[in-house]
Amino acid sequence: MTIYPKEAFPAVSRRSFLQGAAALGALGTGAGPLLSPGAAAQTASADILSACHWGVFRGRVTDGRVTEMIPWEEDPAPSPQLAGVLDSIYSPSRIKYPMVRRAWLEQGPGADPDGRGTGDFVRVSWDEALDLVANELVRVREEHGSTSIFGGSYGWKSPGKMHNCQTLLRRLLKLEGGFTNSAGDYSTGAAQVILTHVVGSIEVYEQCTTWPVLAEHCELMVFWGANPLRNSEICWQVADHGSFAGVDLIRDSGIETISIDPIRTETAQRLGSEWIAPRPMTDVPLMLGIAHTLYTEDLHDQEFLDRYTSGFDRFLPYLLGESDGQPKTPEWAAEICEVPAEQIRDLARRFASARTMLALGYSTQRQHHGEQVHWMLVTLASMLGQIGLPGGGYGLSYHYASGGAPTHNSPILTAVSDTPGGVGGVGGPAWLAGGGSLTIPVSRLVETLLNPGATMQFNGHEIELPEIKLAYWAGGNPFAHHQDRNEMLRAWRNLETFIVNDFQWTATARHADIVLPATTSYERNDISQVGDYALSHIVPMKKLIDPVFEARSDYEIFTGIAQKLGHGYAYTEGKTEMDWIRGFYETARIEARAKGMEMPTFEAFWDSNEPLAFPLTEESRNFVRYADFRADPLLNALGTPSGRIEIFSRNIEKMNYDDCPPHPTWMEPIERLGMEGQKYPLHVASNHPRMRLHSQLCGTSLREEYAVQDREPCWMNPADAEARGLADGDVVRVFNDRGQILAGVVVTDEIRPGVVRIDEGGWFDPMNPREIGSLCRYGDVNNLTTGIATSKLAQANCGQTALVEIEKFEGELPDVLVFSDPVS
Ligand SMILES: Nc1nc2c(c(=O)[nH]1)N[C@H]1C(S)=C(S)[C@@H](COP(=O)(O)OP(=O)(O)OC[C@H]3O[C@@H](n4cnc5c(=O)[nH]c(N)nc54)[C@H](O)[C@@H]3O)O[C@H]1N2
Ligand SMILES: Nc1nc2c(c(=O)[nH]1)N[C@H]1C(S)=C(S)[C@@H](COP(=O)(O)OP(=O)(O)OC[C@H]3O[C@@H](n4cnc5c(=O)[nH]c(N)nc54)[C@H](O)[C@@H]3O)O[C@H]1N2
Ligand SMILES: [Mo]
Repeated sequence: MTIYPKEAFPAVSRRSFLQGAAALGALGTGAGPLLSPGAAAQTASADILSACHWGVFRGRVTDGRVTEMIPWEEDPAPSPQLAGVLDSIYSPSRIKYPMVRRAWLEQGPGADPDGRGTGDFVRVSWDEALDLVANELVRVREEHGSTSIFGGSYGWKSPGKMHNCQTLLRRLLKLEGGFTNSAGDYSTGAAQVILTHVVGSIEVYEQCTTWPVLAEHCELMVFWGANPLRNSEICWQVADHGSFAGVDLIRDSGIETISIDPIRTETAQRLGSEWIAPRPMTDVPLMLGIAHTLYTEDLHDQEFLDRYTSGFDRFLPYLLGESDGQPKTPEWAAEICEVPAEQIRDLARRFASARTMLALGYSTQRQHHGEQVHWMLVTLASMLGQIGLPGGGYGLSYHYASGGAPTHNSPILTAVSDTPGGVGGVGGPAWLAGGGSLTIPVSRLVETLLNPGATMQFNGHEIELPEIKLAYWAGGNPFAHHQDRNEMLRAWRNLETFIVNDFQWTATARHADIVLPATTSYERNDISQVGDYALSHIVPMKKLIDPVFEARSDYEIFTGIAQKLGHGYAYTEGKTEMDWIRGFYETARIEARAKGMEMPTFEAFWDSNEPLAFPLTEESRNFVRYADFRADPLLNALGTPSGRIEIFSRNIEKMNYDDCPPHPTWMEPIERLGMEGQKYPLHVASNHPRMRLHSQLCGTSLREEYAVQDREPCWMNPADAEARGLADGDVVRVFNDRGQILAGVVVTDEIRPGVVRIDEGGWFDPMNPREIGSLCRYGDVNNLTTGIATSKLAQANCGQTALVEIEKFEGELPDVLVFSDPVS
C-alpha cells in the first residue's frame, strides 16, 4: 500500500518507487492517501504481512508453521537478526505450559526462596494458575497494602499497540487498587533527568537534525560512543533502518568523521572514521580539556553563550581551576583519559573551525556520575555556538532507532491504556507514563527490596521505600538487565511471590514462582508504526500461526485474572483483540483527516496485506534541531527556569547533592581504568549486542553466529590476551568481588588495550542456583557490573561501570543448560 508520492529517503529511490507504483496501477498524485485496489491480489496467499522490532516482514506459513520471515522489499537494510526471530517461535527454550515452583505451591508464598532458579516446577492447568495468581494478588494487597505489589515490570516487549504486556499488567493492577510502579529507564536514566534541568526536556529521545541536512551542511561529524549501524538494527516500534541510509549519505558526502569509543565500531569502519579510544568513563575530562582549549585560545562563541545559555560564568572558574585549584587543561585531561594533550587541542581547533555535529550515544551516561557526560556535552556544544544551525550542534539519538531519519506526516496510533475506560497513550516509552500508587526509580528495585522503609533522594524529592512482597513481570528480563546479579539474588529472597509472563525460559522465568506462557506477537494480531522517528507507515502485525503449546496472549491472561477477580468486563470493556486494533486505526484515521489525508477503511487496510505509507514534507526532511530556539529564544524559550540552556542549574544547586554539583563536573567514579588504587586491571564494556536485542534471541540459533565454545564472547586486545597467555577461542573465567562468569575469548585489535567487551543480555546460568556468587556458565555480564546508582539526582543504573580480571578456565567445562526447558 505504498500509495503516496514520497521522498526517496529513507526506503526506496524515487525512481524505483515510481516504477513500483506504476506496476501496481495506482500512482498517488495528491497529498492524501489513495487505496491500491490490487494490492492484496499482488501477494502470495501464504505470505502474511507482519512486523516486529527488527522490521516489517512477510511470514511464509506452510501447514500451520512459519517457515520463513522474508524482509519487506522496502526495508533498506533488513536485520540479520530476523532469522533468530523466526527461531524464537520454535526454540527449545519456549515455555509450553503454566508452571508453579514446587515449594511455593506446596508450602505457600515465601517458601524456600533460595530454591528459585533450580527448575523444580510443577505443571498446572490454566484455570489453576489463574486462580493462584488472583488469590495471591488479593492476599498480598489485603495483608500488606497495594504498594507491596510491584508492577513496574520494566523492559522491552512487543511493539504492538494492543498487546503491550506492561500496560496490560498495570491496567489489571490499577483496576484492583494500585501498585508500586517504576520511573525512568535503563537506557537513558541519568541523561533524561539531568537534561530536563539543562535544556528543559528529556531530549534523549527527541528527533535530531536529519541525515539529509547533515549530508548537505555538516563538515565534521563526531560519533561519541554512538554506533548507529549496530544500535539501529531495532526500533522501540518497528525498525525502519533509516540510519543505514543516513550513514551511507554521510559517507557519500565525504564528510570527515571521528569516532570516540573504546571499540572500533561498525559505523566507524563503514565510514573509515578517525578512531580515538579514551579510557572508558573519562569522557568528561576529555570534554573539559577540549573546552579549556576553546576558551584559552578564544575559539568559543561568547555571543551564543550570552544569548542562549545561562550560568557559563559560574562554570568558567571551575574550567580554569580558579574554584578548585585545578585548571582543566589538555595535559590534566590526558593523564586521565589517555588521549594525548596535543590531540585534545587539535580536536578543539577542528571542532571550532568546521560545522561540527557531536553525536553522543547512551552508554557514556550508564556509568557512575553519568549525568555529567550529557551535561558537559551540551556545554561543549554551547561553547562551539552551532546549536540550531544546519549540520551543527549536538544530537543524542543518531544511534538509536534511526534518529535523524526524517519524520513523515503521519497520524499517531493510540494504544491500549492502563486505565480502563481511558484513552490510550501515544508513542514514547510506556514506562514514562507513571500511574502507580507509588513510584521508585526503575533501577532501584533491588535497593528497595533490601531497604524497605528507608528514604531515598531522587531529583529533589524524598521517597520512602515501600516493602515489596510480590513482583509481577510481563515484558522485560530483570535477571538479564539489572546490575550486580548476586546482590539481586539476595534481594529477591525477600519477595514472597514472583510472577512472570514470558514466552521463553529466561533466567527471570526460571527464578519465578508462577510462570505463565505468553504468545509471541506472531501468534496474535496487532498494529504498529514503522520507525520511532520516521513514522513512515502504519503496519498490521498479523497473526501468522495459532498459539504454540498452551501459550496465551497477555491480554487473554490478564483478562482471565480480571475475570477471577470479578472485573472481567471492566478490564476488556467488552472488546475483542480486533475491536481494539480497529479502534486505534479509526482514531488515527480521524487525525489523518484533520491533517488533510484520507486513510482507507480498516478492512481495506487490513486486507491489503501492505503497510500504509505516509508522505514526507520538505519541511520535515529539512528539520534542524533547535532552529526555532536559535531564531527566537524568547518566543521559543526552553522549558528550563531561565528558558535557556542551563550550564549552571540553580535547581540542582538547591538540592545540594554531593554527587551532582550545580555545573558539569568531573568526579571520580567508584572504579575505572587508571584510577588510583585500581583493584582489577580490565574494564568491561557491556555493550548492546549486534545479534540480539538485549537478551531477546539469545535462546535461538543465532547464538551459533557468535558463541565461543557455547559461551558469550569476550573481546580482548592482543596485548591483554598475550599477557594472560590466552588465545582466540579459549574459555575464560571473568571475575571481580561481585561475581564470576565464563566467557569465550575473541582476540581483536578493534578494542583498545585495558578494555574487554562482553555484551549485555547473555542468559544467566548459575552452576548452583542456591549459592549466591556461583559461577555463571554462559556469560551474563551483569554478574560483574555494579548495582550502585549514578547519583542522588537520577538514581540511574551504572551498567557500564565494572573492572575485572580474567584467567584461563582450567576445570572441566560445564555444559550450558539455560537454553533448554528446565522441566523436560
Ligand atoms: N550491563 C548492562 N546492563 C544493561 C544495559 C547495558 O548496556 N549494560 N542496557 C540496559 C538497557 S538500555 C536496557 S533497555 C535493558 C534491557 O532489558 P530488557 O528490556 O529487560 O531486555 P530484553 O531482553 O529485551 O527483555 C524483554 C523480555 O520480554 C519478553 N517479551 C517480549 N515480548 C513479550 C510479550 O509480548 N509478552 C511477554 N509477556 N513477554 C514478552 C522477552 O521474551 C524478554 O524476555 O537492559 C539494561 N541492562
Ligand atoms: N543490535 C541492537 N541494537 C540495540 C539494542 C540491542 O540490544 N541490540 N538495544 C537498544 C537499546 S534499548 C538502547 S538503550 C540503545 C543503546 O545505545 P547505547 O547505549 O548508545 O549503545 P551501547 O552499545 O551500549 O554503546 C554505544 C557505544 O558506546 C561505546 N562506549 C562504551 N563505554 C564508553 C565510554 O566510556 N566512552 C565512550 N566514548 N564510549 C563508550 C561502546 O563501545 C559502543 O560502541 O541501543 C538500542 N539498539
Ligand atoms: Mo535501552
